[in-house]
Amino acid sequence: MLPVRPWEAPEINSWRRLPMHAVDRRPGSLSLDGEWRFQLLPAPDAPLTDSWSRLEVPGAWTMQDAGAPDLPHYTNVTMPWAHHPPASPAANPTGVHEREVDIPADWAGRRIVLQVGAAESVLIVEVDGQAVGVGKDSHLASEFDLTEVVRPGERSTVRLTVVKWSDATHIEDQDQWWHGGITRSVLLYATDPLYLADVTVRAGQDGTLRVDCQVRGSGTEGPLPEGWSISGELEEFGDLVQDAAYEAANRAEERVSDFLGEARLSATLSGVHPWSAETPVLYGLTVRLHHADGTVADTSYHRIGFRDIEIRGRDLLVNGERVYIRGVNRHDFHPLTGRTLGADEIRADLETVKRFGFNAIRTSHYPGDPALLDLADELGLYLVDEADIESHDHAHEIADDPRYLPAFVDRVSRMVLRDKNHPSVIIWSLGNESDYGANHDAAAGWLRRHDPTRPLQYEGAAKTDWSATDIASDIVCPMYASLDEIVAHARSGTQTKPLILCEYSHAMGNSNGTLADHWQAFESTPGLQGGFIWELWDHGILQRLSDGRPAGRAAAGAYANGVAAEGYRWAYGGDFGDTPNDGAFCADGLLFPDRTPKPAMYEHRELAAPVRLSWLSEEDGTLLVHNHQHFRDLSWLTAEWHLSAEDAGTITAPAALPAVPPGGSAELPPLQGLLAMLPEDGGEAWLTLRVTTAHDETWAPRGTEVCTPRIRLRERAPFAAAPCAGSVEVDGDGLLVHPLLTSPPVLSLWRAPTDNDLLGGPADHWRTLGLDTLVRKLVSVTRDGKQVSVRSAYGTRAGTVLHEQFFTPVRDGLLVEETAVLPEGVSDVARVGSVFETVSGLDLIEWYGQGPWESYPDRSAGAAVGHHRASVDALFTPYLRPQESGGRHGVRSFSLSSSGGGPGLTVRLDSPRQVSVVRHRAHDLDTAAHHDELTPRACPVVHIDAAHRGLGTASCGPDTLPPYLFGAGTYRWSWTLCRR
Ligand code: IPT
Repeated sequence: MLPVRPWEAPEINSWRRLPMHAVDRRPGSLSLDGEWRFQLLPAPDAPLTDSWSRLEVPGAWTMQDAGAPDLPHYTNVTMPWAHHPPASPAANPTGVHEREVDIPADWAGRRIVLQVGAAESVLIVEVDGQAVGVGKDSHLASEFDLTEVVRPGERSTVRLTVVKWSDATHIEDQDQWWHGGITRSVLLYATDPLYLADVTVRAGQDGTLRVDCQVRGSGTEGPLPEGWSISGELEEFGDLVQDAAYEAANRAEERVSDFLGEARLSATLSGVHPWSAETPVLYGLTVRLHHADGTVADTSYHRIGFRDIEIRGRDLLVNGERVYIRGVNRHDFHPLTGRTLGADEIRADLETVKRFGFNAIRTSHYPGDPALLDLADELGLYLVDEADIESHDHAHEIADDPRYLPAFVDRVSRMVLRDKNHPSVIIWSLGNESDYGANHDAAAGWLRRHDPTRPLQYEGAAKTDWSATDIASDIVCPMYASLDEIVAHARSGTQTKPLILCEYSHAMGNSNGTLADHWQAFESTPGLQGGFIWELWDHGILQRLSDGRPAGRAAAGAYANGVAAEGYRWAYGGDFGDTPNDGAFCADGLLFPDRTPKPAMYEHRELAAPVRLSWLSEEDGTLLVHNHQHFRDLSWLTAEWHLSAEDAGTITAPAALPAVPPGGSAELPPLQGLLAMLPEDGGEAWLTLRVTTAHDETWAPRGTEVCTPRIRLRERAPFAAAPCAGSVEVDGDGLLVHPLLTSPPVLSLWRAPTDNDLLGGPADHWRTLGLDTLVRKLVSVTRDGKQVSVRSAYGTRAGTVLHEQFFTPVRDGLLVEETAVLPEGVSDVARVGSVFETVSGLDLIEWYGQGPWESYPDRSAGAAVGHHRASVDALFTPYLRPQESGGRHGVRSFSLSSSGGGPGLTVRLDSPRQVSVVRHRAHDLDTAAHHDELTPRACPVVHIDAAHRGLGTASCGPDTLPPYLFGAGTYRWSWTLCRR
């Protein structure tokens, strides 16, 4: 009989669920994915009705039209309802999924198992009206033995009832959308009654291999089957034989249960290629269980990697090497399905992760789909595999609540039992944001005993004392600690373990400022080894504007380049009428919901560059190339020089990468020939090495750009613009009148607040000062020959900002020299610069400066100096909640022109400046909550900034660093505006 009301019982994690294991899927399994009958009940004890709809399985009902009125709901820490653990609300959407299944006739005499990939949060299984089992743990599979329930050759009705809210919801309080339903595949498989119950592989880089098999027998009463045995076969190495001594010691003496014993295959192999994220060499291992007569009863296939993980002192070592962890946090997310992803989609996502220089993923905050683990092994990614435990809102009470003790151990142990054979898993995590209590220590105890080969981490334990050694964390894994704090710890002399940030650099909106400063510190401070950026996705759900519902799979393709098509938008918290909610806090990823990389991805890619350049001798023009990898030489890469001078275009030439061992450096062949091509009067010049893949990699085709290290060859000549005949016109208000401008240059001290500005405080500060509503007052207009000088004053609540503009005619245009004086009190401003609007039709931009990606003062390592060209529309980055975007750092000059011909303009700047050209005023962006509320202006809005505040990461974590902040003082900047 089913346990009574299991959704109210934290002590019950499962009923009749089979133990978790790492045995591979059996061939001939029967997929039950597809359309099921479905009805949504208002509560688990509500009566079934006659009204069924159809629902796609796997698929959350909250994301499908058949799903009736239960829609996605987003909260971060706050539970979506007020009940305290272990209670949940009486109004509790419950999805009943039903379908018929024809049990194959040739499964007669076999053991038949049902596997439900993932269901949130309580799964109740019935077959032909008979109770079969119960499972919790929303991101791991539940398996149930159906051998005694179904009849081969006959049809059965499978009913999967999924209760959305339960005691378990309190420990699945992750920062993501709440959904309900079955989110991973459902299948049936059959085995021989004699079967492999589990396979545990340990494979070291020295070639030692140990494969432990647990054998069970089902359906057979009476004496033990005599004489079963195991054998193995390893790709490239051949047969593996059973370790006779081990078998004898472990074979069960008499049959007291279905446990028949354990057996081991062991070998020491010479010449194995070790596995690492850079060299993900896998070997196919087949394990066979034989009947006494030698026939094969069961088989399990594994792709294994030989590698060692070790903590030595305060270093985490992979195969003896201290590797940097260039990580990102990844949820299961898809804008059309909520959380359900096919293996192909996961592969595409992981390929993107690899192409942008990441080597690690934390499976925040629950174990990923089995395909994720297989792909991480194959493509080469280190995993922090995290258990499905986050009790954020009620963390303290749950951490020590004995009613939740079984759940903690169950969730951690099930993850480990499933994933232990994956070389990609280098660290286990006990979960996220759940305080620290006895329940964690219990889970850690189980884990350490069961798998002594990997370290475990838990931020909640580590934060109690970074130096403590007797806690449930072998790694100091803080979230959002400041650079100062972590550097101080590493230098304190009290550090006892590696420091790897489990979350840092919150990617909400226009963010990830100071990433380069972080990597500078990681790479120069012993004891710091990297971290995991928060996070990979913007969790924007594609929403139909017509009825406000999730668009679902039917709308595949209703987006491009990060933008939802007309009639749709990217929904965030509150957009489905969900309350309480945490708004756009779920839009905090490096990728748009449609997987389009945000500019911060390019910043990361460059900071992870495997190839770097430095001068050996600037005088002789000799360069050193450095290999920043741990295990690979440079032979998988090819390169090309791009020599670019401000006044002389770009020259490309083939580059030869010398053979440089991992961690090594080598002198590059002399570049005189190339440098001789640089014209004397070409102005500032840069040399960029465009490094691409030389061959197809598993994660990128040949020719994929990997990094673009660069070096400055020649400084810029001082800015000069000779006055000439002509005149400058200003109106009665002292505003420039120019045929190419529809709005004259005025002072700007404000930007449309980024998410970091809003949540971190500066946006409020600017509003308090009145910087968003600056009013200009003309003070004077003075003419001195051809030069016009205009003085204006802008009142703020902390005093008046004086602004002066000198306009001087120069050849083909005019020179604008500006000064702004910010009084004491006008501190920490967004920008000091000019803003103007051009005539319509100027839709193309060319610039010399950093690019092509969007860049800001504290996020500009990814953008190389060179000549760039784009459409004005392409400059804008459509962050989910509109905000300051589209900027380019280090711009020396730019031209705007019209694709339809006609006059354009060229602006040359006195120094490298922050520039943006977009079709929205700051106020347009500030007042819109989504992009469908914005109408691009015909006349581009141009900002030229003498100073621009860094982006930081203050929506969750540290603000930008002092060098990227500025306030009171005198600012001077000059530029020429000429006809093109
Ligand atoms: C931290 C969480 O672990 C993560 O799930 C996410 O919420 C992230 O922050 C912010 O987006 S917890 C935070 C309250 C420090």
